Amino acid sequence: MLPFAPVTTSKRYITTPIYYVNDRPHIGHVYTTTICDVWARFQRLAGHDVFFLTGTDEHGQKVEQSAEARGVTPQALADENSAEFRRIMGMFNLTNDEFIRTTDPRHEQQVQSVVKRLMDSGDVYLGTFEGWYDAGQEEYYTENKAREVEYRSPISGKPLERATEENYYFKLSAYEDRLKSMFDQNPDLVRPDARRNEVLGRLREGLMDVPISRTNFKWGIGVPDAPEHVIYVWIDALLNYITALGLADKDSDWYAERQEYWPASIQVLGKEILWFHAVIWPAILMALELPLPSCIYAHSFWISEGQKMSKSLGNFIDLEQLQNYTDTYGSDALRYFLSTQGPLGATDSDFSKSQFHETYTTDLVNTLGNCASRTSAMIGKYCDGLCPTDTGECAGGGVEWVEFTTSQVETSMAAMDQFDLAGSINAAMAIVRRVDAFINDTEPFKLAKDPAASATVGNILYRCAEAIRIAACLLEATMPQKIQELRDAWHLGEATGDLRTECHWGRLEAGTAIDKVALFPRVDVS
Ligand code: ME8
Repeated sequence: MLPFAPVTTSKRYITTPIYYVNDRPHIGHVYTTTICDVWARFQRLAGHDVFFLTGTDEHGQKVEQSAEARGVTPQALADENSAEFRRIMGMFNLTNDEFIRTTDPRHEQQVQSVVKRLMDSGDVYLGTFEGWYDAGQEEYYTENKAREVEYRSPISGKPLERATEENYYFKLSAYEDRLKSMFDQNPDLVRPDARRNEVLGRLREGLMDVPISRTNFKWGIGVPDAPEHVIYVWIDALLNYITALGLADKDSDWYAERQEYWPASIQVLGKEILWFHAVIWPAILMALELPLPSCIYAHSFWISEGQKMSKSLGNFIDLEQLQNYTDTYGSDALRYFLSTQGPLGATDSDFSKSQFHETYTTDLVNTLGNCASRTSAMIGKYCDGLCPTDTGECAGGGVEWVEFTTSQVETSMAAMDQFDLAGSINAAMAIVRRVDAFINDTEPFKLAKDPAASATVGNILYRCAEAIRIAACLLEATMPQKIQELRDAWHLGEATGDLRTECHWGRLEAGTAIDKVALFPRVDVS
């Protein structure tokens, strides 16, 4: 059994799927990349050395056919659409460290050397195959699965084809026992549990060897020494996670700079492609004698206004609509919505205008924005705009702030480690809500009328500002622009790269200028 590699170093590696260039980018792509970005930023703020990878999957029959239909070369189509995906990164403030393209010669050459190595070890062999083929998905189904879907593609609805091919195969069947013990020994490898159980169920049906080459089209990476075969797009694509680190080219710059990021801390993808990632991918890694990732996380799907998104319904939330949301509410509001209301876990989430508006208004306008603006306005009015001194006495409220915030910080950090974005964010927002309640309970605005109570007012407002500062540090990965605004207005300086220490109670210095902030303007839906 290969070593399972829990994260022990300060290096963190997170990946998204690489996206097909034959589709337009939509909410799904923006979602997965955004939640990975939130995690990556959070880990960087916590002091880890993070490598965040995304990119495009550019080979395969579908790209070849679309290019032909448009009268352009597959490379031209791939260039154009890959650029469109790359544009998303800037549009949504995403901080990927690399954008890999499977047409990059550095990737292609490594894919060939991996396949050559697997041929030499006997893990890849030439054989004949007959099976049920979903031409749209470029995927074969087992007899059981084909029967279950009534011999029709669950994606396009078109009949599956009975196909025979002479192909190169990957000896997946040889890894069945090792895969089973991998699942037994690492219950957290595939998450969430419901998805892991689905994979285990399918694994019990037994594993067939998988064809890893095609001869019926040309747009792909040639099999070494057999150029009439092109490498199956899924094998080509999965390998991106290691080729981007140069793992199959030890003389490369990528290897020199990045090899230590493997094994991945977390590989994030949608539930529809879990089988490839939870079974085929680990088997390939085993064949290459590479350690396995620490976690493969399959999230569920966004649906749109209660309906599944599909090409035929034409109801994909596309970039234009997403841009409308960011224009109206700001890009951090979209990040917050995706992170807190999205389909992490085993249930789909509904992307609806009303839900978006309500989340924005309740959490960002009425809670975080209001609390920060109330606190800074009172400091402006009662403390000359300068952070008051905390002298310790504070009537009412009854909150053990140090204990409370320390425990929220730990909860928030632990949740983020588990890729529970909503849990992490909610732990921070609970601090803000507590501040709100504290203001209502202690009523500094009333106390301020009595000059004898000025120390108490200062103590209350110090606690409010300090608690908000701590919550803001925890929310910075989710809402980098807004938290930067707060940092600027409250003269908090830049993030230190040591999140836990930064969240220690009492770091906010008396005398710091606390300027007024209006972080989240109210949006009128009409
Ligand atoms: O599958 N809700 O690429 P792809 C949430 N190239 N996320 C969604 C979604 C939805 N409704 N629809 C799509 C491929 N996604 C392959 C991957 S990896 C080695 C190769 C997201 O362009 C989700 O992350 O079809 C899903 O896995 C991915 O987009 C599929 O992107």
